[in-house]
Amino acid sequence: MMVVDNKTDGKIIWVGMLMMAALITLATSEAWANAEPYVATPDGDGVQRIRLVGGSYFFEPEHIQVKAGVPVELVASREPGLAPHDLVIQSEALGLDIEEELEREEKVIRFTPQVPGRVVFYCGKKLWFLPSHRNRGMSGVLEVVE
Ligand SMILES: [Cu+2]
Repeated sequence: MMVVDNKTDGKIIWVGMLMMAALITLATSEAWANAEPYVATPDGDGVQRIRLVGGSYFFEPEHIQVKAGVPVELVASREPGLAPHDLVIQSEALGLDIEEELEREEKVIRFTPQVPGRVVFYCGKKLWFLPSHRNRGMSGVLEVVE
């Protein structure tokens, strides 16, 4: 009997943890939805250059707006600290498949979005059973406009 009870308790705890993870996702995934967009303006050379910093657990800016058909350079880095962070921007519709480790030193990520649309970018890091960085709020939105 004791063994069966323990198994049941274990299941309940597991389900509880999953539900908590889901709640954390719901609470944080829309954080950027109300953020004022950082509107990129092309530099003299016609490139939309945006400084993007990742940290525990945020991106700044978290809402980026760029123009379609104009080259983009994300000048990306991470805040000081032990936690590793990366940047994932994947959208078949926008033709983006970016997965870059973020370092203290700035890294230039180049692409030219061809069509309008939007994609959620995020950090793909996750430590053991802890909620992923994305679920802790480390995400943002890249909006491509005409
Ligand atoms: Cu991260």
